Amino acid sequence: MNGAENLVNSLVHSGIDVCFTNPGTSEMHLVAALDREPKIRCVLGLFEGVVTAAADGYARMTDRTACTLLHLGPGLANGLANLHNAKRASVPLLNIVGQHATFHIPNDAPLTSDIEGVARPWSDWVRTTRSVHEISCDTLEAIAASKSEGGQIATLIVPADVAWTEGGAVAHPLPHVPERLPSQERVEKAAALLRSGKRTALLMAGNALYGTGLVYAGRVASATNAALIAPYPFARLERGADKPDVLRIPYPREQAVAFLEEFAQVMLVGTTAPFAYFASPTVGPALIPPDSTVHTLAFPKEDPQKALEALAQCLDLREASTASYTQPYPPPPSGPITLPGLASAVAATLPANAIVVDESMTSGRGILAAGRSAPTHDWLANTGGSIGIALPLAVGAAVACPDRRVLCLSADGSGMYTLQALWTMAREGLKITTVIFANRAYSVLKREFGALGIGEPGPRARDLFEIGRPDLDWVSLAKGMGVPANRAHSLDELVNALSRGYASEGPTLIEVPL
Ligand SMILES: Cc1ncc(C[n+]2csc(CCOP(=O)(O)OP(=O)(O)O)c2C)c(N)n1
Repeated sequence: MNGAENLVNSLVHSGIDVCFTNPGTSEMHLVAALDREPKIRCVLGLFEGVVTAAADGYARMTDRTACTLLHLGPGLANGLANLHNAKRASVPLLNIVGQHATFHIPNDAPLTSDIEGVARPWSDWVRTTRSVHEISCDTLEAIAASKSEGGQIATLIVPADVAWTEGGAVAHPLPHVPERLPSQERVEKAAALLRSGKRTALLMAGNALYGTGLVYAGRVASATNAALIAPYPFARLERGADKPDVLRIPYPREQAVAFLEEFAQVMLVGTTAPFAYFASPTVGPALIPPDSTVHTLAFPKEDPQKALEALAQCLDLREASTASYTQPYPPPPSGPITLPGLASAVAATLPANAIVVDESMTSGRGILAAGRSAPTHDWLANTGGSIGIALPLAVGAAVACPDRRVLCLSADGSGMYTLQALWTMAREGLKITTVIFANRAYSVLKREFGALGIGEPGPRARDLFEIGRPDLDWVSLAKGMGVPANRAHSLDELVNALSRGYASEGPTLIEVPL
């Protein structure tokens, strides 16, 4: 067994069964080891930004460590923007990054760079493995690091000569480190604040927003009349007519301030107090009113689900007090395309148990709310504001959940960053229906320019916010990568195309010109 086989065996022993990758020469012994290991499915992305976001989507949907294999510093660097989003999502993610053979590094061959330096800002744990005798322990430590603190990025750098050297043995997986819990004092204070009768919001993140966490949150909300809210950049939210409604803080600063104004108390569950995405010369970035009481029930590295469970117990809430949330399903809309109409079309056609991946930006601001009355689904959003996540995030979600339909909503500007994901969708036969909102603009940037109070953009600035001339032909782009595609010019056409997409055995794409 060589170092590469040792590493791959260590992955298998830890339950890792998928590797999202774009490899190169320095990773060939790892590729050869993966070639001989049928328990790991290798998924090729044609750009590393696809690879890291696909791993993020996989981890969000499985709550298990997602694995990437990347080529040296440049390969990792290409994946960093979406690694930034994954870090902000607090997902467990292991990057394996190849390195030149140790004796070759001083030769300063063309692909040489400071890989640890590239990795560090977006990794919680970084190590270069030094020998075939350490590679298994290092791999297992990296996996353990990825699973700790509520989900972290671990980057293990593997020199080619460590990978090809014979020797070493597979170590035992490290014991699971239990999640951190909030102190009883904080739980009791939260219960006392909720009993005060003041208008309260539970601002939740992580596993408070789905599964058992959301069940406890719903129980607390219906017993105390607290509102359940989520930051604009959330990782995963379970939605649907039979789920407690969680309201999202709007993106535009003034709308976020107005939204939060009604709450005399804000309780933080696995997150910190929210601020505007950007500062401005004229208005402050705080979103929560200065006279509100802010109480942290669970800090970001603590387990939000366990915190809500403890809170429900402290409030003496039993299962019987679970409310029913049933909403009527809406009828499909028809007529010309409008933004509210788009939202209704998505909500009316969404299949049960779907996963919605959303980077629809300014065109899709009403869709999450409309989905309230759709069948149960999961919603994945952009957590770090680094655009170009939706298409590859959908790839990872579809690989993680092959029995579920994935709806990928992307604005045209954001979609162009990682459109290579379409090829992976086709290659892997993933059941993803992608909708591109083709407004031929960076619309949000026009609004941001206006909101900064620096006057009207001149022609050169306006040119930077338009992405027409030439118009992108998404139908041809998709077909060129093996994804059947068409254009919807009305809500009726969109409803039909969505229904056809959900019935398809592979990916489809719908361009909606706006
Ligand atoms: C990686 C990255 N590059 C650039 C930006 C800056 N940026 C924010 S929004 C945006 C344009 C979004 O346009 P589009 O996705 O078409 O959505 P629209 O605003 O038109 O709805 C850009 C370039 C960013 N957030 N992330």
